[in-house]
Amino acid sequence: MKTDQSKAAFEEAKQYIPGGVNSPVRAYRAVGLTPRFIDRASGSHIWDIDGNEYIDYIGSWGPNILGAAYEPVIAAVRERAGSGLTFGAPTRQETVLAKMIIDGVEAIEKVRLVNSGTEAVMSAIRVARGYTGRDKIIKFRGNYHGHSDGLLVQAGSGLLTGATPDSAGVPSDYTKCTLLADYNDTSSVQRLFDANPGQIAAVIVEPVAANMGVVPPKPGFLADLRQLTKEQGAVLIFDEVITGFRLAYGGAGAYYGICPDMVTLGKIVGGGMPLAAYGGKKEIMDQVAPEGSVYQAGTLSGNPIAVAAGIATLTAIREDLTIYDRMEAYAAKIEQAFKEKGKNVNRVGSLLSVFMTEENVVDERSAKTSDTKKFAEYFAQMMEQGIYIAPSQFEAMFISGAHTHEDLEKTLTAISNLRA
Ligand code: HOZ
Repeated sequence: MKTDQSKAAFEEAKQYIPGGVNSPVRAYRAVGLTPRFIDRASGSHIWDIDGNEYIDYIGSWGPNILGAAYEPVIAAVRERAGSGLTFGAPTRQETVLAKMIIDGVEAIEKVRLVNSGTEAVMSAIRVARGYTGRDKIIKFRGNYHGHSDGLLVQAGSGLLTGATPDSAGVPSDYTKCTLLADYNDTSSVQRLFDANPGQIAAVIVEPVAANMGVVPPKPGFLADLRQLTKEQGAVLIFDEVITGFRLAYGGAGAYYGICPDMVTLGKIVGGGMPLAAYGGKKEIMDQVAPEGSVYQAGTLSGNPIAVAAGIATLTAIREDLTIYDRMEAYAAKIEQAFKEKGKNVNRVGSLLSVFMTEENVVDERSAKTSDTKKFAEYFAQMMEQGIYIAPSQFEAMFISGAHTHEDLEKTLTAISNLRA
């Protein structure tokens, strides 16, 4: 496979952009290869600038649930763009998207649109603190909630494979209010509540962890969190930036039948444009300015083009909810093929990860027993066969509604060809 053009583009980019990329995992450091610079994508396929074609199982890290360049979404963006790219003023379409989100996600009675998952989570936590009048929050080891200061006490994804566990540049004072529990271990949460009575504003969790590889919640874990937070008067926040509109139209909350107090959304809700959202119960969301005293604002919040892409995407999903069954069936076949090859796989719906460890992966500790060198070898073999997957052990494989029977056959063949 030729990668000369990507190599040259990467060398040039490195002179002007830190590490040559605008988000660390894209630099392929964890797999020791040249990152593919992308030319275009369509449906379930993506092409790099050397002309190599791949079956795309990253899907821009989640947004492309309908496949890339889905025509009704592109048409909506084109049409809206002609009327102006940004106004910094309200539009009726923002209310349309807000209603669609509220209709779909049980926990959300009011919603604010922002630009990124990081911003959504950062804002939701501020609101939870304003609402409860408490400062401390609990997050889980190996869960990733974006790169805001208070949440980089323990990060997943790129930082799991990096040399330092935390980010430089984060003052220790900023993380003092962030307490760490173990994913899938309710007792670790209980201990933190016991040690900090009346001080915990919120528990934030990825209902399905997908930034240490895919790690499902154990039966009862989310229900326990629901009960504990209720008892303690703390806000339960589901970070559904990845799982929202992916596991079900109502996200992981609907998938597992648990209703948190707040939800953060990103990726799919913006249909491939920079849009994210946070929402929850009315009485909580009414803390947000100008209604309440928790400040949060943004020039590009509710951007008309992003809103148009979000509406078109959610409309398409709503019109054909069989997408969830189709994605699940497809993902199950891939899971099965990996298992037949002796691989350790975690899967929830259309999200899956292959772990290079013998251990059952249930939390960050077990995820970290993975052999990342073996992962790099596996990654290279998949890419050589035209299967485009995330260049890190600690990311997910995303199945979309655009993947075809032919894609599946090719992928199953690629899996069966894997050398040990
Ligand atoms: N937070 C994303 C990975 N879990 C970043 C992906 C990207 O580089 O776009």
